[in-house]
Amino acid sequence: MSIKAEYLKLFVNATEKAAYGASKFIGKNDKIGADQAAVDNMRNEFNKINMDGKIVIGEGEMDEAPMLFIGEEVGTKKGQKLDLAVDPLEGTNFVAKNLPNSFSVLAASEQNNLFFAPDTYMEKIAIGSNLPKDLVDLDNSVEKNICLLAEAKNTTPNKITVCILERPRHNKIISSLRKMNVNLKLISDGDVSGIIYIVDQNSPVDMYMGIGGGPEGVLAAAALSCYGGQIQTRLVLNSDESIRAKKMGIIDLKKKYNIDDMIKGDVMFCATAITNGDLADGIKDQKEFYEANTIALHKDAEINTIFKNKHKK
Ligand code: VTB
Repeated sequence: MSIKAEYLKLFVNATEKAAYGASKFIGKNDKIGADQAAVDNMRNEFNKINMDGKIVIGEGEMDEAPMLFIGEEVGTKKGQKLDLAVDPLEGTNFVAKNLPNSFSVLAASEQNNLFFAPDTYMEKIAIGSNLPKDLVDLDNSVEKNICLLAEAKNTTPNKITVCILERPRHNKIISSLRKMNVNLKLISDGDVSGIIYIVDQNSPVDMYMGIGGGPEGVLAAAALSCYGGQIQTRLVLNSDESIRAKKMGIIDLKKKYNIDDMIKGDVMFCATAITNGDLADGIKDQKEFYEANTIALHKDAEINTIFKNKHKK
């Protein structure tokens, strides 16, 4: 079965309201206030939707997050049974400092079709569509993955662009990429959009690699699965997190997850830009209206569009 088409515009509305809430905090150096406003608005919209929804990736576990916590039930309980992964404010630093590329993001699937990733780090490697299945692998060397991708794209490593979070933990990868003369797009935060660059027509990025958040990995995988892209991931767990992951039902802690392990069946994905970004324009706050731009994807309906909506304040 597919997700009923009418949910897409309701979910777009939820990320747009969340983005608007956060937009009032742009440049105000108040990450907590911005996140809270986004969470409150998203939850408020969810609870108007005729769905039997459950948060499977959210702001944290019940005892650490007052709202949109993992396991929280949302919606009127009257409609389809859906699982939701949410990141009401992806890029808190960007909003706090008025920098580009903050988004309000969600993904929806039918029940039990999204990977319940714990809130830990995750290794990721992702590439775009129309490439041989399982072309790259986390266990290959950086050099091998770049050569495989260059060959599949009928080009050379110096023409490949890789996006990666600029972090000391990636120094070794970055130096290997530099040695191969690969083009780098270093990002300070926001690896959901970092991964979407791969499938964005206007972006030169060919591959994403490195360690970022697990929940963000699932959101990015949802988007990629609508575009036919590929991602492989593996959780990065310390000893406490390993215990938590086991409690969540993860048996093989070192398992490599491919996109079909992370996202099953139909999926919807919405990302509304808060500050202006490479992928979409941010919230435009006018006197009586505000305008929002949302990347809206629905896998089964093959919808891949940017909604431009005006909302009355
Ligand atoms: C990651 C990344 C996110 O925060 O979670 C990052 O996936 C935090 O990484 O997109 P560090 O602990 O190294 O700072 C984001 O960049 C933004 O939420």
